[in-house]
Amino acid sequence: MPTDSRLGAGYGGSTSELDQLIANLRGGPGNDPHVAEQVIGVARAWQRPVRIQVTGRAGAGKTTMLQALALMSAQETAPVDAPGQPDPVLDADLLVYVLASALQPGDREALSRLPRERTLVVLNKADAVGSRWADAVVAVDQCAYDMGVPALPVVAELAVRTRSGTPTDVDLATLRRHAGNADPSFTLTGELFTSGDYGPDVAERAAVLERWGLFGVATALSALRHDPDLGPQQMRQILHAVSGIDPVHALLHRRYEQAGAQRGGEFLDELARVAARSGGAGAGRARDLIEDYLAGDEALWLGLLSGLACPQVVHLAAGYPSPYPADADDAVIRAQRWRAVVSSDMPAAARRAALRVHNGYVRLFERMSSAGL
Ligand SMILES: Nc1nc2c(ncn2[C@@H]2O[C@H](COP(=O)(O)OP(=O)(O)OP(=O)(O)O)[C@@H](O)[C@H]2O)c(=O)[nH]1
Ligand SMILES: [Mg+2]
Repeated sequence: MPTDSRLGAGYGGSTSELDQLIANLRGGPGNDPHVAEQVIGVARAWQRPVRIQVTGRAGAGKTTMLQALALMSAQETAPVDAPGQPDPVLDADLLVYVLASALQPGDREALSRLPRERTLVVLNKADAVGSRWADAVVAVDQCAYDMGVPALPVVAELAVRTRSGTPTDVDLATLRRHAGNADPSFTLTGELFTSGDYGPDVAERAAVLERWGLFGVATALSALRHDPDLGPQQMRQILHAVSGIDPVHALLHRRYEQAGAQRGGEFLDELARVAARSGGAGAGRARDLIEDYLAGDEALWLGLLSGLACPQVVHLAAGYPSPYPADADDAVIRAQRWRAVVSSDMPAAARRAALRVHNGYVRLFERMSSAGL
């Protein structure tokens, strides 16, 4: 039984049950090459990488966000709500909608048309919202509430800087010299920060500003006020944490896994359709072969993962350290719980997902108890 939740991602050349099915459809007794081709097509659609689009209005920070995320399968779209231009087609598996500091009417309009379970909002340029980080958090919470999608604050520009560099000892020495400056207007603008009024090291301050940006400089100065001995790596970690990019990465990663798992469920549905179409008078064994596959360990595991990823029941599995049960006892307890969901009054899609999870845990229980695990 595979334990890897990304089962299928590496399919191709491995001896999975799906490979076996395709081989049997192609060449075994009662073979049906035509059905084999259909199954291969369905498998390819399933294994295509999860696509991510980074979108938002002109100048929101899409390119910067893309650089900060450094994800291979992410693409920037044309700007949303651009005068005289059609809106981009937003059809990726996951959508990252970048807001520049605040929700504009055009953003509301665009967001209201996007599928909620596939969309997340990042409020970029959080450094330009109000006067404190708490102001950005309030703005983000309001946006999440209004639009019904998760939203996170981020300073993508700073995340790009900490991704590609670490403050040097020279940077820190320059900043340390000014950490005691109590003038609140010192880091209000770049011009003030590099003003000759604050000492002769204008060129050094300009260099630090160029490397870390105004928000990075202001953050580093307040960190040094608390601990003047902070070293380059510690400072990099502080700036990185403050950029807010890690929670975006974590949420995106969870959504990515979820989208992959849901695709697994669609793959099983498609296979069931191919099987249904390949029956009838004069048909070969294709239908039986596919049905055997669908009743096998691999398909049941895929079904379990897709059921757990179903948006209507995903919260019920929030306590699981892993989709894979610890042992046979754990498997049977999980199977019973999901059985209760199947017979509950939840919507049909939720009950169907629960049935897949239930069936998967029943199979795992059988395997784990018979193997004496
Ligand atoms: N203050 C601040 N500025 C940022 C941040 N992220 C990006 N910017 C700036 O915003 C401007 C636009 O950023 P881009 O990443 O080019 O925005 P975009 O959405 O790709 O723009 P278009 O492709 O032209 O629509 C640039 O000047 C960035 O330096 C941020 O977190 N804070
Ligand atoms: Mg751009």
